[in-house]
Amino acid sequence: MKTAYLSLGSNLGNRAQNLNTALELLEQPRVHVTRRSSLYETEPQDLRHQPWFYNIVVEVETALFPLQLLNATQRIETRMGRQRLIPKGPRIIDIDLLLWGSFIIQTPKLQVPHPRMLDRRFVLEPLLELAPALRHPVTKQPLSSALAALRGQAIKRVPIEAAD
Ligand code: PH2
Ligand code: MG
Ligand code: MG
Repeated sequence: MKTAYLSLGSNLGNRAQNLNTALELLEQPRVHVTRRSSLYETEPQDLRHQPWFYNIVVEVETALFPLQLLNATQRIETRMGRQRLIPKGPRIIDIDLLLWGSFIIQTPKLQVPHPRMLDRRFVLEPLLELAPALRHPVTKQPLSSALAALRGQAIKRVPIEAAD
């Protein structure tokens, strides 16, 4: 079994419900969601003119290898009706594999650690909430110092009762 971390995001429809549905679908014989971060409402990055996201990070214990886990998450995205219209654009659900143990994976289809995780407050804040001592498998840098170096990128915790 390996500990992996996934980032989930939604900025279309009922965002909180979309995240919850994805978490239910993630639960399978060889994937168990062990912990989830707080819910965060986050300013869109990369493509700025789109609705704000709800983002969370979850910890999973998994017997799946990275590409199998990627396939499982992509099946959930498809099943939930995700359409790939605009790259980095609005989506019902996005599930990204951030870390799979401390393994480094470089294939055309999958790169782990997630290549943009160090630049994204919407990833690092919830991830460090779950695992404050994590280091980046490639740079060995504490993820907390990557977060401290980030500027901008508005993000706010959403109390669960305030989620819409
Ligand atoms: N996902 C993106 C692009 N930009 N911005 C925020 N705040 N949250 C996301 O999940 C996100 C994004 C591409 O996957
Ligand atoms: Mg993404
Ligand atoms: Mg994705």
